[in-house]
Amino acid sequence: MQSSLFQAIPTTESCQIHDLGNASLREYVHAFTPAQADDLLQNLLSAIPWHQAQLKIAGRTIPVPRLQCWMGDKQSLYGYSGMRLTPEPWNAVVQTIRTRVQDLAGVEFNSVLLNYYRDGQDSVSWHADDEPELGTDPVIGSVSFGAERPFQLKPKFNRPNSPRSESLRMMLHHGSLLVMDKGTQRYWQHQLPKLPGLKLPRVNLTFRQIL
Ligand SMILES: O=C(O)CCC(=O)C(=O)O
Ligand SMILES: [Mn+2]
Repeated sequence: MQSSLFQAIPTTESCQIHDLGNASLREYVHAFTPAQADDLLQNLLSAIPWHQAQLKIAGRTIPVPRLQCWMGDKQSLYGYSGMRLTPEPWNAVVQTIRTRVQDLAGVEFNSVLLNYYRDGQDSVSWHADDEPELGTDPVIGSVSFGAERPFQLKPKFNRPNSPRSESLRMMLHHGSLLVMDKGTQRYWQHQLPKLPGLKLPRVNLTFRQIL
């Protein structure tokens, strides 16, 4: 399932680059120490105003399988799957995380989508973060706290002669940062599948720049 295209190239002690050919990922497994990550997870679980969004599909209303919070600068209005989101003002803890993410990623972010996966039944299905308000080829900084979960990527376009199995699966660790660099939203989709049997929570923050 994994081809040599996806072999992780160690660069520094703390960053691995995953070369996807037309895109790349930077993985900072230890962006936060285990003690910091434990504190931040507890703080986010209790301090964030988590919201249950609903999706309308074929006339039915279905709860999104995770809780969410959209946070950022006042003007960072965002929408997807027919939902319009007005940002919550920055929370002090999320600001601390943002500073660390910007330092590592070398990119500024004015907003963040927080996802709370209560257990293995919560998930996010195949998509790319390619809404027009993010620009043509956004860089996204994705931070994970809590339960380790597999994250999958697959090409958006089925190129002639390229096997559909040309996809990547990686574990997202407690306290890690995954920078999805240019090309990732343009040419790839990603998902966090359900993990039956998992009882532990996970919080993810995807930092974005709304133009
Ligand atoms: O939870 C994750 O790791 C991914 C979340 C995600 O893709 C998103 O919020 O757009
Ligand atoms: Mn996404």
